[in-house]
Amino acid sequence: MPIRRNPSWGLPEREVTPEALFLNRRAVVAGMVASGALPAAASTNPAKLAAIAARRTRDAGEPPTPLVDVTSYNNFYEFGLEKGDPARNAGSLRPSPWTVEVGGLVKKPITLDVDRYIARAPWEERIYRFRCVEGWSMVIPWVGVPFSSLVRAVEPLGSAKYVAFRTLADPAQMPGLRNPVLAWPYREGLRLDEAMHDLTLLAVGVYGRRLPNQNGAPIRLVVPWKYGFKSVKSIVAIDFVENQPKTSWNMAAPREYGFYSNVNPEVDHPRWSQARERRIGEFRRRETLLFNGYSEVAGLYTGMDLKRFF
Ligand SMILES: Nc1nc2c(c(=O)[nH]1)N[C@H]1C(S)=C(S)[C@@H](COP(=O)(O)O)O[C@H]1N2
Ligand SMILES: [Mo]
Repeated sequence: MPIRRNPSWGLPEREVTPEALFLNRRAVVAGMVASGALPAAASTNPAKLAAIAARRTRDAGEPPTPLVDVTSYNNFYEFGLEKGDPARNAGSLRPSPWTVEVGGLVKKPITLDVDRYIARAPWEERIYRFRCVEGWSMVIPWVGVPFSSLVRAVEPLGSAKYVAFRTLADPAQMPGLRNPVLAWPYREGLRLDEAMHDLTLLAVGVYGRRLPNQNGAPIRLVVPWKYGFKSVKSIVAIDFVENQPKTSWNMAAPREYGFYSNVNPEVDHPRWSQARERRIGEFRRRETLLFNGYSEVAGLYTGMDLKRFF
């Protein structure tokens, strides 16, 4: 599959849509559901989810992790702490209708109606490596747009230096909020230049379909050169701010989870090494790569001591 670094939206559909791939995937998903291989809550009814046509603009060059793993081995503490809890419990999340308040230090704050946005935006499929801080990794075909397109639409003021993200925190939909393991709502943040990097993806789908609830429906962030917890799910607010925002994991354990959290095999977690990782589906561990292999982001950190700013 060709990688289009500069997608041209004017190309005829047949040249750019990996149609066979989508049809094939649809059949695979349907087959999995029929055979009971997909957990019941893995997007309770995949048949009801509209397929999202997207042009592939980026390919990790490695086989994607099977859909069943992507949708059943998750971290989403609002639905429990075990890897299977989000798939089991996230059926209570109502991802539609959904709005995201985008504001703070911007000229044009907006309220994003996510269903309308999904119907409209020029979606891309991007296959990214995804590395969790706990030592496992996957290869995931996301559907999204560069987050920078949203940033441009709201026109940040010169004083905006960071972007703060917040997940929904509704106890009626999220049983895990009863557990005070994190400061709710789940909060994350990026420096504005990190948020503007072309790799930073605002995702609404996976495997050509809308995000299953357990993967952060209806809209989430994906920051592939950082540990998984930076990729905040089920976003309801995006704020442009002057000072480095507080983040839930940093507040919970500041020595273990820094603001930057770039994937770095040379900076160990205080309780374990980060030099290797287990790709879900493989037995032997792989070596972890600096910035998860996305070396094009190195320029964001020129002159910074990555051990200090971990
Ligand atoms: N709101 C929210 N976002 C979250 C989390 C969470 O617990 N709550 N977990 C994070 C962590 S630790 C990881 S590894 C990824 C997992 O994303 P996935 O389940 O889609 O693979 O989501 C991140 N985003
Ligand atoms: Mo994670």
